[in-house]
Amino acid sequence: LENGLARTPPMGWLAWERFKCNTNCYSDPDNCISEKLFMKMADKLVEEGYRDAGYVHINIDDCWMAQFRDSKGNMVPDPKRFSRGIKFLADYMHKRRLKLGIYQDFGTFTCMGYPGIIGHMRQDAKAFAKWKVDMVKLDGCHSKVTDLDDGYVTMGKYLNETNRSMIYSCSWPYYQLINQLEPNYKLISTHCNLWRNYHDIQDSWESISRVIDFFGDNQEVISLHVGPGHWSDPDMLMIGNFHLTPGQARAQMAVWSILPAPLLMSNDLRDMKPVFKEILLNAKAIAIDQDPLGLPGKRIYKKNHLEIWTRHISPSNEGEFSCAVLFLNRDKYTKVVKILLNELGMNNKNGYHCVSVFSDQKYNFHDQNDILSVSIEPMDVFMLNCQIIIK
Ligand code: A2G
Repeated sequence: LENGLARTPPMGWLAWERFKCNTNCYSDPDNCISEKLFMKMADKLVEEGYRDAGYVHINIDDCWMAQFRDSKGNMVPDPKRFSRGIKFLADYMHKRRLKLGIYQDFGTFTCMGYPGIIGHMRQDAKAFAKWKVDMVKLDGCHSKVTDLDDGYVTMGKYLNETNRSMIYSCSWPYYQLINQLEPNYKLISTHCNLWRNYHDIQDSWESISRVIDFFGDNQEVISLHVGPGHWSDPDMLMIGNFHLTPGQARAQMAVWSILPAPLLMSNDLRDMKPVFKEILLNAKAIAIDQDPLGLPGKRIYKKNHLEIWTRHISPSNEGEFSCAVLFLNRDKYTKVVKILLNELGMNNKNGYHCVSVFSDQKYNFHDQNDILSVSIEPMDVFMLNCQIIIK
């Protein structure tokens, strides 16, 4: 969507995977979906350096509403859990140079059974604008799948009519795919800044692995439509939760950065192990993700639990690009790879200066016939940012 927003993939924090639909503030006051949780996470984004690394969005997901609309049909934030309303939270974020995102559903109900948008599209778009929201995720539970193409376009029009800049995140293709309909990605990327096209991510390597395979296996279709303003969203970063090893966490960070994908963490920022915090704050990975050219990465090799991904990044010169290169070893053993630069699509005559993303190693290459020789630890990644040498 060309609305001037999301020129690079949005970065921030999203409540869903870690905090789900926990509405029990009576027995779990610190972890329930409430204004307190979002304020606390916002404070952490600022205090712990996440905001300054680029993580500026803080997004509410399902379960923020009361069970019913008011007598005029307006959405009502849960009066106990969001007693000061959504505008208050948006102001809280803006004072801290953060942005607030919110959730609705193109259906009669949200996935968790709260009031959906059907019958209230223009009214809800206006409410989001009035509340000064910065991003709207529109889910697709309890909807008629044949209505999605029209419905998501119409909601986009209503958001646009408000004149407030709001990133529009659509679950549109996901609900088509699970109903065996082929998404029209051209249409979707024209009307949405982000779209979900695969199952909800879980805090496990198996789940992340399936997402990576889906994006690799379908890259010919998906990557055509990825670029500044319109991104495919493989779902949240699980880094900092319970079930990933540091190697698996690096793998998620690396694949999301090379795709490139939104970096929306869903974790508990009050309780982060330093190793995971360091991965999330890795400036070299973030720079690849946020490369201004916004070109899609590609999986160029997959065999025996080893895969290689590459992506053109800036700067470029006379048709030659700098490159991000990722080796992902999903095996139980260390892999040693020797490969000619031109087999990675790196053909710059004057060579490259490369830095390793997850260590301080540096590599210099003089031309495209140089050999890159690396060893990748079991269930880990090796990633390089290779800048072209311009003479
Ligand atoms: O509803 C759906 O499952 C969403 N999935 C998930 O992200 C979360 O928002 C959940 C809340 O009930 C998609 O949007 C594909």
